[in-house]
Amino acid sequence: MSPAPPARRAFIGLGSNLGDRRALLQAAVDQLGTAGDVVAVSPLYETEPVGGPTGQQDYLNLVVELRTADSPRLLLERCRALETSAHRDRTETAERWGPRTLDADVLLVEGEVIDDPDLTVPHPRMWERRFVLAPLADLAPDLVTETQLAAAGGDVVRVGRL
Ligand code: GSY
Repeated sequence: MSPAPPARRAFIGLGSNLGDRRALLQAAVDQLGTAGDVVAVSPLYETEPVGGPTGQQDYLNLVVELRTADSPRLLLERCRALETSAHRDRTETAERWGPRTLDADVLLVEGEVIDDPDLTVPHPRMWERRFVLAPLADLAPDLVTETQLAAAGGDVVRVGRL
């Protein structure tokens, strides 16, 4: 029998710009917490929408740190479950990059690299996005350099905590 995989750091990015953004993020963090592997939640950031139609509401974003043996694919399933709970519209009519009640992304799982059609880990666009790097740097300053943070795009403002 193969040994259980070791628990390692994993980071989930959460964002909302439709509906009661704070309540949606709180519900997602609470739902993630039911598995017992959440170790930290970053400060909350109000962030300029990246991509999508003009006139969208600003996002609230944060990052959650897990210590988990879950595979990246299992973490993707957990993210999809959070979006389903938030009634995220994933139908064909939903606009790509458009406003959403909840976006949950697997950002990074220490020691794992995945390049599948439906799952790329580390997240392929995270290094371009200040709305990801700023809260990630709060939790894991060893993973994000000042240069990377400065080179990323999009205005972000820290607005406290959930
Ligand atoms: O990729 C996550 C959804 N999303 C976001 C987001 O979470 N924050 C900001 N600021 N812009 C975004 N554009 C998209 S799409």
